[in-house]
Amino acid sequence: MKFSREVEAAKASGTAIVALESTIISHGLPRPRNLEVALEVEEIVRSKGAVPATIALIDGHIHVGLEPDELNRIANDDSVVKASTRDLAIIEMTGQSAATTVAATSHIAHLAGISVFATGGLGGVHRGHVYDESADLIALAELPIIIVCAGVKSILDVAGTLERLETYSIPVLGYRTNRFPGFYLTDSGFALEHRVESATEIAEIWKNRFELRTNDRAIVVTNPVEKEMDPILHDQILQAGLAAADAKKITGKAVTPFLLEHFHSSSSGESLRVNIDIIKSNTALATEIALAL
Ligand code: PSU
Ligand code: MN
Repeated sequence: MKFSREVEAAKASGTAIVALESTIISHGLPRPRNLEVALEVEEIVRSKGAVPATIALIDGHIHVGLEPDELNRIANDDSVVKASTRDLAIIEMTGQSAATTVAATSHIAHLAGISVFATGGLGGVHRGHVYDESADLIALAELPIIIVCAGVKSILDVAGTLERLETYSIPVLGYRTNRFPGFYLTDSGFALEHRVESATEIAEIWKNRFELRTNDRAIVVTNPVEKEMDPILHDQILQAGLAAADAKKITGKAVTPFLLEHFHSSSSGESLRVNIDIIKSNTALATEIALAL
């Protein structure tokens, strides 16, 4: 595992570190905005006094924190693959470069001793394909990490995903909301049982879990987007995207990037605007939590 200079220094001095995911850069956002957003997001962490650790594999090596040229490769190199937890050891052997999903990023962050992680939306159970369930859910059931997200991606079966989160005993907190956020939408239509008002409250829950020994799995903090996408436009694009994915027989790890790209190309920039807002706002909140811890 290689640490960036910044992360190395933060570990030595005990400075708060926030893990950031890389699949969103390589497979979630279109070029050239993807690299700009990745850099802007890292700046948000720094401006609040913490250190960003964007996680990825470069030439078969796990990197915790990327130097600017490495971030550029993840954003712009066509050979970068999407890696989940099961792929990590294989990619170390082949020497490829890879961006890590929520599952793989959480795994590496935990190995590196980082407790807080910001992403856009979690993976979950796919609509109409109940056996297509993101490895993100299983990773969250096995790793003590606080993950800040805008709910699960609205391309998914939200009800099914919430049931799975309950089965795995993964707590879901609404940050200043009683509604489960719907990624592009502020409200997915589902209620949340637990609401928190501050990063300090989240830090206290984290500490209580250590004492209770219920700290063997993730805490999901959901942070709703302020300016959501138009819900009617959202539903139209979603239905067309799901139909196109079925017609083109898109399967496996290609499904999520296909649907996100369908949104970006069909909404004339609106889904991209919301996706970027989400990542930035989640990163700011994750940084506050890391500082509170
Ligand atoms: N959130 C975003 N954009 C993304 C993703 C999340 O705003 O691209 C990625 C994450 O890496 C997540 C992955 O882990 O999508 C889920 O993919 P799958 O459904 O194949 O597990
Ligand atoms: Mn899948």
